[in-house]
Amino acid sequence: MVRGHGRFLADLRATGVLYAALVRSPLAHARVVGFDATAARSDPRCALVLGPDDLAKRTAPIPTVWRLPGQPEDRVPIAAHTARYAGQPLGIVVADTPTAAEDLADAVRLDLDPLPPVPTVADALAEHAPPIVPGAAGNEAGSIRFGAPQEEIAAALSRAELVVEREFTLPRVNHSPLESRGVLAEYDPGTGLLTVHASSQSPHSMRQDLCAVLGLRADRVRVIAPDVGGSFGSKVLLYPDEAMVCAAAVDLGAAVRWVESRTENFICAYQGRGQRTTARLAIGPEGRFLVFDAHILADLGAYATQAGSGPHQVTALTLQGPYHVDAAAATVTGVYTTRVPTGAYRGYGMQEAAFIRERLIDEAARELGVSPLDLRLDNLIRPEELPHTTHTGLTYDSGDYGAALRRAAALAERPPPPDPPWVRRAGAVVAAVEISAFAPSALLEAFGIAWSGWEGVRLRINHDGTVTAYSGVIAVGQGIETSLAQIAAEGLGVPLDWVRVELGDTDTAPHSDLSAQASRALTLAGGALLIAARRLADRMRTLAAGFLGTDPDRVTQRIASHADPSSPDAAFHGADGARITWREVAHRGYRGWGRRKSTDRIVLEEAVDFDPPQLTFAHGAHAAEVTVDLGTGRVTVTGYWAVHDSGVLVNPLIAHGQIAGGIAQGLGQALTEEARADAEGVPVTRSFREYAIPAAQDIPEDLVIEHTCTPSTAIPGGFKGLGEGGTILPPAAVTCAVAAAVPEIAHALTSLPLTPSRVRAALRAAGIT
Ligand code: SMO
Repeated sequence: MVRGHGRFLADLRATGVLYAALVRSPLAHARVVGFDATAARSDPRCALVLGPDDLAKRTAPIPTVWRLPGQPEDRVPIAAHTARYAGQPLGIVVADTPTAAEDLADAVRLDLDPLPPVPTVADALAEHAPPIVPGAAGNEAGSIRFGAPQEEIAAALSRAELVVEREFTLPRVNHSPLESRGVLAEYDPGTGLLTVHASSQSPHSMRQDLCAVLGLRADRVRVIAPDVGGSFGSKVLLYPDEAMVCAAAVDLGAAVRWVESRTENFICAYQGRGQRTTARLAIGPEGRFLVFDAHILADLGAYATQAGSGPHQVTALTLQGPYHVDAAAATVTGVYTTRVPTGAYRGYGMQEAAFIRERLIDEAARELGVSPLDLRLDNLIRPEELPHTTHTGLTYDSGDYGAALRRAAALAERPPPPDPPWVRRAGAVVAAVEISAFAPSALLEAFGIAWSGWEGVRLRINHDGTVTAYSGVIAVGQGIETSLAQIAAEGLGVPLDWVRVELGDTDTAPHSDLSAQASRALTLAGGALLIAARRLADRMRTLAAGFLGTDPDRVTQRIASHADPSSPDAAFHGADGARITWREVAHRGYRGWGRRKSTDRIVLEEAVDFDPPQLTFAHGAHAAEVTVDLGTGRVTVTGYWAVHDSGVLVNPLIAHGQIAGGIAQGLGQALTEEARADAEGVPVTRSFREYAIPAAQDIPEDLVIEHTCTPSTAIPGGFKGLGEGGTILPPAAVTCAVAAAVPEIAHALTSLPLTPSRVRAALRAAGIT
């Protein structure tokens, strides 16, 4: 990748390829009265135009995988006769060059009959709000409640000495992957095969959805993810524009490529977060946590996509975090608005939960006049109390929450430098538990999620002794190829460079629904791979013993780290000095020599499906130090210390990169990122000019990352997930630090991002500026 050898969607070579551009609604809410493509169709550069009527004949809506109770039957259409968000694709144009496709898409004359926009949750829930879903009673998509029964909450509240209640607003954010979305679809009318290269997080689920949308058989659709330049949750689902490109390829019997522009990525890639939550913490005698409860209003956008309410459900499930509390509960209400749908975003509801919880704890400490750190430490679940089942039914397997919190606090301790009088400086330390290894399948079944949680791998020793591993998880820039190769190499006892990891192709990879999501790829594919490697290692030893004429337990495998498979330094040794090289064992194995009659396995390959017994929970504590400029309201993060526990680390360098990247992303959400729309619901953040993500200069030079290790009890190898962990805590840590620096505005710090204008408004209201 660093040398420029990565192959992303736009790099793929294809001959005779045509290019697509989408016709999108400029309005947030409108009936499509006319779609006039006469001019485009008569242009010699034009290969195909499909409007809503054409698409209606060729496509079905995208299946819904995860629904809220009571959610109306309302799926994302490919053929839209009503636009429900600005940027919604209404048609597709295919031409011989990308520029021609864009010109011709501009030449399509849309006749739109405007409907009233409903840009915010407040607008959607207002009396007489215009309905977004035809035939539905209102704009609520349904509700679900998790946790302790109402009576238990009431009983605990009656013992309260202090109740802190706040309303929190967490804005929509863009994922901002380095590589935008894109599809290269090729249909061969001779074989009836549709081959789709896609910048996707989940090729297998994309294939299932494409089959449903296009009415194709699974054996005729192949989806391949090439190198993917970041996703962060935005490439989990099949999008209508991607489906249109595939429909056009089938129609034309040709190859069609579409690469999303950066503007399109801002406007029509599904967004993350978008939550308005009322929550409270009740405190009893001696600072004991009595109640966490919350009502979460989730801005689902124009459609409840497969995972639309999922993140908010996870907020409800994880509100309790690493603390003891007498009763905890939360209700999630999904709300339709006329904005682009929301869905998965790295941290998946846990960042929201951590922000709400840690802000409430800080506010309680302030009102009680006690140290926020002590209040947290006093209420943490202790390691000897694990496994512990929370009020929402999550069973924490292992961890030492106090060790991480104390370590982060100790790291952050330093004498403050002299600051000018208009600058305030302070720090805060916060904690979270991270759901990882999202599985088992039974859990998804319990939630009514039509996906599986298991992961399969195939691990093969080739005839020359080299090793190939196949998995359905995807490389999205997180280095998973390297980590999986390490696990296979270590399980087999062979050098790392003998192993090649092959990912992302539905024709060769074992089935995988969730793939590279939910901090699960390494734990589940890695767990499966470790089992497969141990089995294959045993088979190799048994074969070697046969060739050496001895018992397997009298054979030692000795492989030097720089040996190749045919080297005498890569051999099995018998008791009497006899030896046989690794390559020779593989070579004879493939010829069926020395095969015992009791087995029908010849090829040196093991397929393992791994469905763990339960979730495994990583955890972490973050400390932030900030300065607040009382004149400008500018918040600067001057130091950041993170202590994570992801069990056994496979590759510490990758782990460091994952956590550091997550922190950078979380800092953006703390300080600058907000996907905004105007009063008509039309996006106004359409480029990196209006939407600021952190640059290198925004990341503190003092960024310290450490790891503790409590091995997972559910995953072979003791691995836990870490893909999302870094992102979860920065908004909480930074906001609590700002509250500590300027306690006069602490009560008002309930909304993100902490832009200078928002902080300055709070300073003004408090009479400071
Ligand atoms: S937010 Mo993720 O792709 O589990």
